[in-house]
Amino acid sequence: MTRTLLLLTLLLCLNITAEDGHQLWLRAQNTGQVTVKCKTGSPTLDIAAQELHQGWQGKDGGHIKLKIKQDKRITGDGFRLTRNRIYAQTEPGILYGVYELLRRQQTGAPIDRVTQNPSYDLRLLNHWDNLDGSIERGYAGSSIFWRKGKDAFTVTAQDRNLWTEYARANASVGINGTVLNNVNASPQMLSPKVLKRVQEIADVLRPYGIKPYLAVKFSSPSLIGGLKTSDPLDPDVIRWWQEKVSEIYALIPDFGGFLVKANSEGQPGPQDFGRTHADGANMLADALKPYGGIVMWRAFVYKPSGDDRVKQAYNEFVPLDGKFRDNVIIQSKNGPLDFQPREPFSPLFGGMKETAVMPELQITQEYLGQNVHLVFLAPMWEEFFNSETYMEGPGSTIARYTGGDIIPFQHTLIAGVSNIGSDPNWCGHPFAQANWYAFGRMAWNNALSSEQIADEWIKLTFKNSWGNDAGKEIFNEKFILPVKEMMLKSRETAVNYMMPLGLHHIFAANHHYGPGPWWAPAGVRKDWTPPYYHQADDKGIGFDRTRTGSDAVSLYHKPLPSVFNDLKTCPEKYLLWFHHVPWDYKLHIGNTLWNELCYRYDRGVKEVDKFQKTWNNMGLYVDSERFYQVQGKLREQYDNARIWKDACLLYFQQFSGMPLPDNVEPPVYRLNELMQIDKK
Ligand code: BDP
Repeated sequence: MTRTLLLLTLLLCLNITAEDGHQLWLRAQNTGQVTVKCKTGSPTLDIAAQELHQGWQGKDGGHIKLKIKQDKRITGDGFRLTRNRIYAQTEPGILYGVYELLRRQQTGAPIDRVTQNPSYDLRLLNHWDNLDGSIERGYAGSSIFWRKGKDAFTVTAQDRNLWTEYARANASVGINGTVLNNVNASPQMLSPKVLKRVQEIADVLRPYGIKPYLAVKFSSPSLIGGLKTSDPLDPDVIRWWQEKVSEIYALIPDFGGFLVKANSEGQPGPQDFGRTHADGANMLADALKPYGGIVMWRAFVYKPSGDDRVKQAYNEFVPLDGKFRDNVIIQSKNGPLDFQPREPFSPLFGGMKETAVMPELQITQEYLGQNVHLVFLAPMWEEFFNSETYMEGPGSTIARYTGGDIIPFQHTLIAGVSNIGSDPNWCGHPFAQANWYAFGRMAWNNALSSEQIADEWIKLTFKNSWGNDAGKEIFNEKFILPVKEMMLKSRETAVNYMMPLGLHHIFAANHHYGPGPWWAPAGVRKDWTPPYYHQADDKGIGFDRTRTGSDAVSLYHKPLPSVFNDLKTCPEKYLLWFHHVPWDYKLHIGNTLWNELCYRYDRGVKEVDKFQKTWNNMGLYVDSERFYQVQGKLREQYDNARIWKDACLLYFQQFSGMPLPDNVEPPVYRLNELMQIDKK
């Protein structure tokens, strides 16, 4: 026998399968038998029963009754759960109840009398997947929906398997919709052969309660429909969309609707024809209305030579408030700029009073270290949900506004830009799975704490193989607690080594990975270059958005304009977002701005060093595959963090002319070396 063969036989005998992370947080095997009673049958209820059999963690001989019934305490796809009963008003509601029960069993949470109702009716992933299989800002392989080549439109058993696993993972955290393609949409998305494949995908997703949606290109009528124009008020254009919509619903009766990026970053839109965003959105909304479909119209708009970029979406959309049909929802990124490590919330939240606004969060870590850095995003989203809009005084948080508690919007929605691809572990980084999980959990309940989510995710993802109670305690103390602490700190750490104190968008080039505060090649739009955002000069640093600057502060409800406007009351985390601050300005803690900037960058690097040390102790508690993978990635993150720190401090030092404080680790790189990399 050759050595390889011997090894293979050995492995087979030992029944060892390599841990590739593919099972996500869904790895529980039943520990006993359960009897499931359910009067009605359907594909969704069958899945619910099957999940109970497969994952049951109770003692042998459990009984569970599943029942659809009306209950005043339940809304939408909510459910009630007791030790032996789950009831809901809808079939997906039952399924969510089952996943909640199993999650509670596995994580040791109490089970009796739980009632849950979702924060948002529609909880969507947005895939930025292209028809050729590539993914814009995707860091985990290629699309699981699209590919190029001869068999691009053949649906294989493998496709169906993967889509089923995908649907199951989403349903387990309450996601009930998915936009299958990039917002920079190809017009071919609406061609018959693509729609046929959408139908095939829809058929797989349906039993899991997930509806498909498509991103559409506004100029499709002229690009693929043979029309001379795509003017939304043109009768032929209106008819073209009506017919297209009817063609879609004939294939997919539960199709969700359209997502549109219009007049943004070169994408076509109604303004190309002298029309408004409302004209464009309403035309599509009218075509979808008879079928119950919706339009998610993105607010991510800004012009190359306009006003301060962070004001533009507000100025564009607030005058149109109330002019949109009730099946149009404005989809806004959480911050007013662009998914930066930290931004204040977009003033459209609380700014629109008659038109529903839905948050778009970015799960894929475009600006947060991609598939290399360990950054748990739940704390960032928690900060966003808890932000006070003051729309109706204190307590008017984003969570309440977007959830329809302040204004009863007809539709409440939330979307997350997906981080999923064809990589065996779906997300590229083992810990990036936690961001997919967290998005679903927060879309279901936007009041959940990051702490709870991290706790659940760790317990579900890294199984304790230590058996008895003593083992459990050791596992908790030595693994769960330190890993959780690392996760919960990780976002603030990334902010520290990348863009502390309100700095934003200082990446080199369009890859959005490494630092480039200097990056401003001739011919590139000013608002795509870091100097536009940091405004460093020999007096200080930061973008002046005060009343005497761009006046972005005034887009918020009182008292925020004066809070943000005053250097003394502006939260330090947003300081350089709203102010151009002198280098020697004394901050609350007594440090000058320059020194504090140095301390923050330095702290960021030291914290990643600590993460490495924490993880190095985890070899005993996790499989070796994920242990080494995470260890390698943390090493790279540490190197990257040092590059960030040195690049930013050495570059800004040219303006401040001040020395690094004594207790800050001196740079290991030279600025001119780093400026050559322009990448990582
Ligand atoms: C930017 C991304 C770009 C997206 C754009 C968007 O860099 O790839 O197309 O957002 O959201 O952050 O439309």
